[in-house]
Amino acid sequence: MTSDSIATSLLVRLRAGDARAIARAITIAEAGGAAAASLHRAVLPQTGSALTVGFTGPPGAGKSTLIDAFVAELRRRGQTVAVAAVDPSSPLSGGAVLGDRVRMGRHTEDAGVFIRSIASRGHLGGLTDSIQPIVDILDFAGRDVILIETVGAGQSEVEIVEVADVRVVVNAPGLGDDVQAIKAGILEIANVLVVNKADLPLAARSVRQLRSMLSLRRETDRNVPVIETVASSGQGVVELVEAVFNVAPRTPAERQARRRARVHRLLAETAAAEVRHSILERSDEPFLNMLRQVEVGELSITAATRAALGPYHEARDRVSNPHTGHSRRDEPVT
Ligand SMILES: Nc1nc2c(ncn2[C@@H]2O[C@H](COP(=O)(O)OP(=O)(O)OP(=O)(O)O)[C@@H](O)[C@H]2O)c(=O)[nH]1
Ligand SMILES: [Mg+2]
Repeated sequence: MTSDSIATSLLVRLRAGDARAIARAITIAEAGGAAAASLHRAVLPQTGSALTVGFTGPPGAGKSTLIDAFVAELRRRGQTVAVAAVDPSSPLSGGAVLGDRVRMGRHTEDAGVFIRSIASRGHLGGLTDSIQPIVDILDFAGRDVILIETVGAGQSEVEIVEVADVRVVVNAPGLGDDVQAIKAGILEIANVLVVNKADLPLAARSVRQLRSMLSLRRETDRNVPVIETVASSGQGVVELVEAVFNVAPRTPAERQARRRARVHRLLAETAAAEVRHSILERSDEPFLNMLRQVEVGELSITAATRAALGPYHEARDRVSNPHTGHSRRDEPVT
């Protein structure tokens, strides 16, 4: 069989929702490279009907337990589901999130629920590159709702969860630092906030803290719902599902706009990382000379930065508008 016919038969089985085909396709996407890219191109035209919901929050907040209950409620409503449990710290796929498999065990016999652990395999950015194709594969395979779980509140988790149409940030009382998630800047990305473990005594205080933080923020953040749940008993999960559907983008155009915004942010962040890396690598004489000039105060750091960015900055200056207030003139050396 040619590789083309294998690809075609994979796509046919994938479109039919075959679980083994989904698993195979995700493995291809995870590996990256040309095969992943061509698979992604093939599925893309037939995507856009799934709703993607990202769950993130500190370790042990109850994300997996909550997702398990969330899945049960979606199934009660007749929706098909896929769960991608991302473990950025694990070098291996599969066994990495065994605990999650156990917690979501009640759905293993249900063909309407596909569960997969996804590991980063250690290369930085690898997962942020492959999560969108994985979501698109699950969308193409006809899953109504795609859930993504990521642990923690670091930059890479934020980027992963940004793929989602709706982002749920899960907190729980008694994790040592009640405002941990907020400190990491994760509040900004939340469309829905959850205080899980509402059965614990300090839950009410966490809810008050979150609400008062939201009240200090932008208008749009003030409307972010705070839902109390007890994931282990299912309490509050119906309210959570409703809150998620309520904030979900309603039209394909709205989804497209969110996706465009994400690609824009991702490009800015990736560019920043690349530029940082290449600047740290530099050791040529003119560059070292420029560093010395900054050291002795002959050159401002802004002017040196512009010089280091060189051609990029010149191109940008040509298109920048002098009336926007973002003038790019050198700062005087003080
Ligand atoms: N009391 C109480 N315990 C809960 C609740 N939800 C989950 N737990 C417990 O909290 C622990 C962590 O739950 P998980 O669902 O694994 O949390 P997680 O956020 O997925 O954890 P990581 O994936 O390791 O970050 C488990 O022992 C759960 O049984 C709840 O509502 N109340
Ligand atoms: Mg978990």
